[in-house]
Amino acid sequence: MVTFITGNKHKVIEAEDIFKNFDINLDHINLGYPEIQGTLEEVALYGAKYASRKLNKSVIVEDAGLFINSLKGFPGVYSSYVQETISNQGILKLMNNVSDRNAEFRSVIGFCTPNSEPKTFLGKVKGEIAFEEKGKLGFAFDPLFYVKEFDKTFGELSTKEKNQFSHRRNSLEQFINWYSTEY
Ligand code: ITT
Repeated sequence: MVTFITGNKHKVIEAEDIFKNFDINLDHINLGYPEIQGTLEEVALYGAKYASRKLNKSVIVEDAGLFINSLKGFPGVYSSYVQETISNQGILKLMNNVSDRNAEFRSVIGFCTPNSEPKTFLGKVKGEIAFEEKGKLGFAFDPLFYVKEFDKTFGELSTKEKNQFSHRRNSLEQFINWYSTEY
């Protein structure tokens, strides 16, 4: 049994859909953990260790972010704050008249047991910042994140479609592959 520590219900829905294809039981607790200032990896390492000790359980946490090339990786580790403040319309303003629309979602899973040191697993997906928000599915930056292969934004993809190749799918799949050989 692995417990996913997150306050984001959309992440839980996506993770449950990914885990159901594997023989690992996933539980969910909205514990809240101190989010230190740092890289996605540092945040995930700290959070996973903290939660595993606090709950005496094997846990995963996830720290994710949207990295926009022309903005030198912004909002990156500040993605939550940017989402809560200037939001998608603010990003679109920053991208006004910017021709390089390349961006990347990154997801870092931190895993820790009560008696071990934490480990991380990085997943990425490349896309482009759309010129306007599109779609009502997904959450947060999804309506902005355009994927050429589908000619759709993440906001226009169902959970199943997004889960075929998203940053979260990639990081969780790496975790699951590793976990299945270790435990
Ligand atoms: P936690 O409780 O798991 O920390 P959170 O929503 O704070 O949940 P993050 O710090 O990992 O999650 O995410 C940083 C920001 O990026 C936050 O505003 C998220 O909503 C957003 N985000 C993360 N994954 C996303 C995805 O798959 N699609 C769109 N936006 C995403």
